[in-house]
Amino acid sequence: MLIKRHRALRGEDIAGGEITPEGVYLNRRQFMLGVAAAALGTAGAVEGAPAPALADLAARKNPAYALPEAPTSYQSATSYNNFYEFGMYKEDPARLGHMLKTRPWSLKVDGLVHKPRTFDIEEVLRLAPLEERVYRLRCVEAWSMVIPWIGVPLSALLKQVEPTGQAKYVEFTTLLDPEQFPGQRKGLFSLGGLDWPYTEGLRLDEALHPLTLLTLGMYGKVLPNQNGAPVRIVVPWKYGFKSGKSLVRVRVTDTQPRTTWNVSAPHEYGFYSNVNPKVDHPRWSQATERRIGEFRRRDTLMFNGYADQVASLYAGLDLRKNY
Ligand SMILES: Nc1nc2c(c(=O)[nH]1)N[C@H]1C(S)=C(S)[C@@H](COP(=O)(O)O)O[C@H]1N2
Ligand SMILES: [Mo]
Repeated sequence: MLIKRHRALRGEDIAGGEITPEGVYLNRRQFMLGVAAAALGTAGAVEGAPAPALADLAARKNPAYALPEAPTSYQSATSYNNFYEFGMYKEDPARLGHMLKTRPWSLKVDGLVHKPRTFDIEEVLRLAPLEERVYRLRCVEAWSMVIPWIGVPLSALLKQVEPTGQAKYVEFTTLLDPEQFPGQRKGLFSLGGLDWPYTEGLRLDEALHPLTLLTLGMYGKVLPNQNGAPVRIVVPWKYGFKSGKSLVRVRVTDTQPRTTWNVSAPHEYGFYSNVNPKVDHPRWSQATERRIGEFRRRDTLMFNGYADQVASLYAGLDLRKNY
């Protein structure tokens, strides 16, 4: 395990265009701390503990969001994750996800709205009929998955609070709690060097777009903790990091929200982060991707294959400048 991590961190896989963590700019000191934390056995988790049985979540399959590609295996989608609150390695979220308590849970929706409100998670589950939608997920690290999500359009939540005439953006905030998220602890565990809580943002028109899904489940079940239980966002035409997990707050604003990855590396991660095969990351190409479970590389599609639905949102915008 240590050997494997060591190699990935040295960047030997990066030439192949994968296993290129967003946090690979870590300095040597942080890297050595990572080795120390791994050797200590992060937070005393039990390796190989059986995955908890998750409750079924009934949803109507929405045929408008089917894909020709086969879904990624449940095993891969729940064991190869980016969720830096649990640690910076792909296997950390599955291993440490049990530390997050997802009930009770509430989601505060406030800011420039007429009816600010805190929703209990059970109310979020009843906002609108749950739909299953199969979406591509394209990570900025040049890998991708196909996942059958369960959720409701984010617009169903925003409609409830009635954004005011000043509303222009929506900010999403993940839970801040170092007790439950070892990756948020100071010292050994704060290796990613991110400033917590994780925040992301969308323009209001992006947030209201029918593709933007307030997500509560996947593969017929409630979300596993490593995938962002109990509620996350999924924005399929943007790089995966725009899809914040384990949300506690949705805030409507008139200024562009600060976003975690943009703050940590502004020249690498912009506000828009639309999937775009023609605009490379400064350290690697975005032209192709590896679908998890496959060996061949696929061409990355403009807006991750959702151009027909979202390209008009960006008419007249220079997508090279607004990366
Ligand atoms: N709070 C939070 N949300 C997050 C992340 C994170 O580290 N913390 N990682 C992002 C990244 S980089 C990706 S690719 C997706 C991965 O989602 P998945 O594990 O469900 O596939 O979650 C995104 N949401
Ligand atoms: Mo990602």
